[in-house]
Amino acid sequence: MKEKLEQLRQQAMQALEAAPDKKALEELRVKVMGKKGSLTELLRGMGSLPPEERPKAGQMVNQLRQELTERFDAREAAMEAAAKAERLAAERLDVTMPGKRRPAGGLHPLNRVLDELIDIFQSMGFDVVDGPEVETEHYCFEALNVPKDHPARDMQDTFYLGPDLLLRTQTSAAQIRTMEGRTPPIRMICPGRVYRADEVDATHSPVFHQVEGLVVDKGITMCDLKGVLEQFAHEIYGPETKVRFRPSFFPFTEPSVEVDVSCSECGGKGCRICKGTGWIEILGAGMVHPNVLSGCGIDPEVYSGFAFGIGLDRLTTTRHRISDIRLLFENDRRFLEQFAR
Ligand code: 2U9
Repeated sequence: MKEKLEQLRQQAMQALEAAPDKKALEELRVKVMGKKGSLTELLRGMGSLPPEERPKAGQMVNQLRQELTERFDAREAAMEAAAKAERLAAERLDVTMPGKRRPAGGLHPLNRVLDELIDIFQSMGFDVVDGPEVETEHYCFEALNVPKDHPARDMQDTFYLGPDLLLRTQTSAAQIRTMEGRTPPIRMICPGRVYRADEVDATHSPVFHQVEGLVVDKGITMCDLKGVLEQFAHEIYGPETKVRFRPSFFPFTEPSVEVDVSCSECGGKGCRICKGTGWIEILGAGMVHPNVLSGCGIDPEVYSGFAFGIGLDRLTTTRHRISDIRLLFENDRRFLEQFAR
């Protein structure tokens, strides 16, 4: 019995030292000390010993069990410590290394010009309002005095998402919504993305940006329109800039005008930028049509208003001498980084 135990002890110790990992060690532990393991088998074999030898043999088996348990535990702890040391070495960080500098982002040129516009109009008391880009025909057309079959609908060749659901062609849709929920005085601008089924080229994009404005109060006249828009043009292009108003037509305003500024490139002499005219068109405007006011529950006999629409993309390209509107949508960092402060 003693020899058998000694033999088992030596075999187990050798195998235990040779076990390459925790899995092998655990398998060995089961093989030696488990219910069907060799040590348990030896214990069972004690029945064949003479009774007087059994207590001694039992004591020896228990001693070996205890010794082996301690060795297994120690070996397992050593394996865990080695694995942890290896992991820590692999994850070691040199906190004294210089950091990686993240390039600072910058505002998109459209947002830069928009912020400038918002500043100018807010300083004149305008609120900034927002609205949905998916609209109904009512808010996009009917409420703006563009009834079904009106030719102005064709000109905008709109993206329809359903029989009465479309991508808005102008931000005035949001202004109608705001007007319905407010009583005058109203002074607001509505910047945002709009959509028209235009072919893409250097000056057209099916997605573009507008900043539309609206003022409604008692006694608003064309003088207010001229004053506000002249002030705006001088703030954007400088106080020496000349501003002119030309008659035009929009279904939602009457009378309607288009507003030009003297070309900042050639000072009005005529150049490539202004196509030789000396003038650059910057916006359209007019007195809000009585049908638009009454459609929103505002009595046109009591109130009047003016509205204007600025194409933000065109304003941005002319201000920053950007030759192609597509550059504003391509997210080419070589282009955008020129504007990062
Ligand atoms: C309401 C009523 C009327 C907004 C206006 C224009 C004239 C205009 C163009 C500018 C460049 C569209 O993006 S563009 O192509 N817009 O010329 N927009 S008056 O009139 C309104 C707005 C809101 C309730």
